[in-house]
Amino acid sequence: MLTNNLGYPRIGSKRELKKACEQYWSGNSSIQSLVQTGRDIRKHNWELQKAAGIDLIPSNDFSYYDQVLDLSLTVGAIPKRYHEVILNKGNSELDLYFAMARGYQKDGLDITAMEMTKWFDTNYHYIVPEFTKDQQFKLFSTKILDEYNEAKRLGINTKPVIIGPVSYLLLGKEKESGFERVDLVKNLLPVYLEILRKLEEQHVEWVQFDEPFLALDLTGKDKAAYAYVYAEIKKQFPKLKILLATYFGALKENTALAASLPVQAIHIDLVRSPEQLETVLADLPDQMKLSLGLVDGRNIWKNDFKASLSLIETALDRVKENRLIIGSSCSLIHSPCDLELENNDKVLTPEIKQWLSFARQKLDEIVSLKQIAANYPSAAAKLKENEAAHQSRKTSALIHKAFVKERLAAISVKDDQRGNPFALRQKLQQEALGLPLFPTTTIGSFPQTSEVRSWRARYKKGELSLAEYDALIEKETEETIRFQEEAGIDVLVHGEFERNDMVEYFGEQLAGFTFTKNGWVQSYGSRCVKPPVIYGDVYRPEPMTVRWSAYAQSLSKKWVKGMLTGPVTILQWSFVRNDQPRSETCTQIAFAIRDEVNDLEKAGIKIIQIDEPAIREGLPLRKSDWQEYLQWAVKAFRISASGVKDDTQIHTHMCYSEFNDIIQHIADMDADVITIECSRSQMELLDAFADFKYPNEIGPGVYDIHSPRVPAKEEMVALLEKARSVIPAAQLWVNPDCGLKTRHWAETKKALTEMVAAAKVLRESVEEAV
Ligand code: THG
Ligand code: ZN
Repeated sequence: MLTNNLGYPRIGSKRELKKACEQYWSGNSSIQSLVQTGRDIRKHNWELQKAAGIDLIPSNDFSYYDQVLDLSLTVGAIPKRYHEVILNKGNSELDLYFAMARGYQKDGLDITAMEMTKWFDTNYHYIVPEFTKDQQFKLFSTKILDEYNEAKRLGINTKPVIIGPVSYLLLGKEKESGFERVDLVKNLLPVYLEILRKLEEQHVEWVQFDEPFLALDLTGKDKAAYAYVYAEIKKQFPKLKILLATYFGALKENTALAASLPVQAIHIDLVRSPEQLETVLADLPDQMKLSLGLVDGRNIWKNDFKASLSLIETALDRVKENRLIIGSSCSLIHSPCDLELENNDKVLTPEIKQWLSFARQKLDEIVSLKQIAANYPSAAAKLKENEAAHQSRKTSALIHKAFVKERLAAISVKDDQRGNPFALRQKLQQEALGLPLFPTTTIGSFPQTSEVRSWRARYKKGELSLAEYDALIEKETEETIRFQEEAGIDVLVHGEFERNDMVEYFGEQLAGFTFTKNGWVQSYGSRCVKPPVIYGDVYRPEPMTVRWSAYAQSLSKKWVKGMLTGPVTILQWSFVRNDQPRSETCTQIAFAIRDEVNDLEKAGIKIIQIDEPAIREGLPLRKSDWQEYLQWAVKAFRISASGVKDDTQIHTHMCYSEFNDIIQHIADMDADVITIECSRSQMELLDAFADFKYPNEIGPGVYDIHSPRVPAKEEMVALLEKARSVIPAAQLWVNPDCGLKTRHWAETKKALTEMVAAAKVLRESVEEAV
């Protein structure tokens, strides 16, 4: 029985890589120093895995930015616009790579970055490969070979990891019409063959091909591509051991296809789908090895050894011990690095800590499972200790709250319904709020300057008292209110200076959540998030935002919008308990948010926004599972929003979403107003709403907040005209694409002033027409 890890976190347990990258980008450190940090992290990770007893240790799982971008560089899929970056003599391969990831504004060039999107249903984002009709590939970067050799020099024979050719093509995007990217597989395969030849020359034993698309819906063409690629590889490298890795779901109807591919071993995710073990075993050819993905790479709970052992035993009934491999369910990059760094009992209590396992601990779990399955002398004690931890979790008074469960059990049809349909609410809201046509607003956050962040850091360290901290936040809030009044914005926000991450902030105040000090997970590039841990029944002990919203409202005669994060987004961006369905946890959060919405209303807040940027990314990977998810997700939002009077206006906000295929469900959320990101698509995203005849009000973002560029009034007027040609004027709001937290004040002030002017132009043109 071999032990196998699919990938290890590369940010470094103290975010060393983040810091090294950002230093290099800002010009404050040399490329040598960045490269050295990369080398140190790789060495540390390999040695850690070796010491833990992992047999199949990954290499090429390291990345300075993103593993998909690494592969684009490896196979030479470099869009033409970067060719000038290559020609500039001072630039290294790494500079080209970062130019593709982040854009290039230097030497008189202004080249945009490649697009970024979500990695399956995770909170990790990858750089989308760009393909053209006559796309050529060639071995450009030798990273995979270099890292394999680097490990070998350290005495470690690793298993290089590469995204398989079919998944790589499917992850990309066609940049022109007239071809299908999967057809490029014939051009692409020779580069893979060249890599394999070079690896074989270096005596590689195992190579891991990640093909997560095998767990998704495939077309006939995709399936044919799989058969073609792996047959060709087998033909040319009959002795090479290929481990075909699937994860994030079950193979389902692709089981027979996967089992028919001529590879040495196949890896399946038994955390997401333990049921698939039986069907995969039934189809598994006689010689093929099976890698059991038992240790959850996506969550932080200690493995349940008893449950895992029962799966191993099921497998052992059918295949010999030497054909089984024990592994992580997927790469561990979605887990924080090391639980041992959580040594502050006040942040993470020992009781909860004993239930958890981060990447480093997961390595030990993989090895322990093998030892237990093989009856090592140490096994009994490990099994016992694991059982004790699970027993403690099952019975802990921290987790189960009868009144939360009773509230959910008593749920009634009225709980997710507003008093009256939108048409009537709209009238009542118009009377109550008295807003002009094309009302202007923002998405909620205003610039979080380093000064504001330093107040929070100093308060947390005890250098500022609560009163001092509050006074600073009050001053910043007041200035923001005054600016919005002067700019002539119609619906104001308080600016969210008291908040860190939009999920962390609520998690910190909700019961059933806990936090880590150092539980960072890569989100994209050097950016990380520290997801809260939902360990128990969720409820809201006290109001969370009323103090700041009420304070801001007291400063102005204009309406100040209350700002909340919605239940689905809180769920999606947290580590979620695995002892009850996600839908149940989501419903608990929904009631907690509902309590807050109701209290905001009581405090005189007439407009309340419940953000749901993550509702679309929560969609299951298989279409057949969509309905079930959308049903509970939409219901959770409605529960959170339905406790208020008809003339209280509920807003929601979504970022970077493709709405076409879920527009009915967005309409079912029944928010009075939805603001969406639209400017980068030149309002194209609005078509889904227009075609659907979306009945409620909409604020299509009129300027991109991801760039410091300040658009002129005319540009925004043009976008608004475009919006007005498909959506009735009475339904339209005017706002930026997203929150302004990452922007500077100077550009924010200019852009919002232009935006208000643009709304005025639209109002005047309507008045003239009447
Ligand atoms: N919060 C959470 N998840 C998210 C987002 C979020 N997922 C999707 C999207 N937004 C990802 N975007 C970002 C953007 C910025 C950062 C992280 C994810 C970021 N992080 C800081 C960093 O790495 O320096 C750390 C934040 C901190 O210090 O608290 O800037 O908004 N949960
Ligand atoms: Zn947004």
